[in-house]
Amino acid sequence: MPRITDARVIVTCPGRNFVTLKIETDAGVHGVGDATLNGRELAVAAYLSEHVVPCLIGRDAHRIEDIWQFLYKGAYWRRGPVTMSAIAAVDMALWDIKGKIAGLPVYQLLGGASREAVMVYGHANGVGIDDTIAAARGYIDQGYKAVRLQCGVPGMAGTYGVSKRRDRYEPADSDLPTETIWSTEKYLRIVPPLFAAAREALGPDVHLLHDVHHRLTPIEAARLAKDLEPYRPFWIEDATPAENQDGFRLIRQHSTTPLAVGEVFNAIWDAKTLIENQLIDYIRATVTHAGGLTHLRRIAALADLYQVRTGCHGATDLSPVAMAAALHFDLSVPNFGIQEYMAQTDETDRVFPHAYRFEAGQMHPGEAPGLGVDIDEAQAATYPYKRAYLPVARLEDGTLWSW
Ligand code: CS2
Ligand code: MG
Repeated sequence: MPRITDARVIVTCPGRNFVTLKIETDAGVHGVGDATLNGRELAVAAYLSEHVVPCLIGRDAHRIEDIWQFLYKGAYWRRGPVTMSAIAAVDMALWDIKGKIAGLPVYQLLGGASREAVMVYGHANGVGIDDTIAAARGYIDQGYKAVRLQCGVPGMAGTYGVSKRRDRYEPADSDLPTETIWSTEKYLRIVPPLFAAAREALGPDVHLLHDVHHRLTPIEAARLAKDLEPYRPFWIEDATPAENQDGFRLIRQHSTTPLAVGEVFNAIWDAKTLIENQLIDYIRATVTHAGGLTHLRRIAALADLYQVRTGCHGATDLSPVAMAAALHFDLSVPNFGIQEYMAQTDETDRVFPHAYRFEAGQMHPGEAPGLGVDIDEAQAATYPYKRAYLPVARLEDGTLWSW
């Protein structure tokens, strides 16, 4: 049996912060897991190094399910993004180790490929409608079959999803949270014309997506879903905060626009009501924030019973380790829908060498044993942690809102 001999947490900032767990075994192989929680990185790093690593030493690395249960039930304090990201990192690293020992890519251990490759969506954004459509064309020219559209809102200084640099989007941009101003009324005036113009310019085939980023009340979200219906969006995401799951029932009563939610979910319990009542169409939970491959597969299995498909979060605050793990998951689950993909910086790609690849709008995790991704510790050490927060949003009268 491969015994865990050592585990350590590596925090690095090659342009943005990443937390990685590396587990060593006496079988001559190691595994890596992503534990990055944007803006709260060091909480997970401490949870791992202070409270998880000491419990791992000496255990059989093959007992993935048992270790998962030990960390989940054994903490007594269940769930929450910090706990579940820490468990996820251990889980990913153990699947990586199992794959390396078996000499197989992780997707083979998960039942093998259910498709040739996985469809990903890129992020097209611009200050106005025309440059957003031009950005979308850029993605389509690279072979993308699906593009997310976000544009600036006239009368507002900036908004979620629109970056200074078109090809990169990094909202955690400040040593202390940046304060931004939000106007629902102005936002709701620009998104339908954006979609009308995009559908007209880009034709019927390309999948068009949009992220509301939790900014609307249920009835406002219902209005947007209804207004976008003629342009056949692939989904609207996080249309309203999901703590109140009944809010989604209200949106459903008014529209057939597909709904996606779940990038901030950390356990199956966050999604249970939404899935069982068929209030959503895509579940966006990730391997990093929702307890690793072991737990994400459980969520996908529940979703599959209700024809809800997966659409994993894949922003740049999930490291290439998470992207690799997501691609093994995506390739294998029967109810895969789509995968979000944002290219990382060259510095990040150098810190995390990986086997996954992009081709013609699709991705594949590659055939390397394990997850097919690693961390170059020497490179990582040259990029020390730098505190960075996500922004906050306020309404025009100063009321704090959902960012
Ligand atoms: C987002 C994220 O990719 C998405 O859909 O909502 O960019 C999100 O803002 C970040 O992951 C926050 O850390
Ligand atoms: Mg989102």
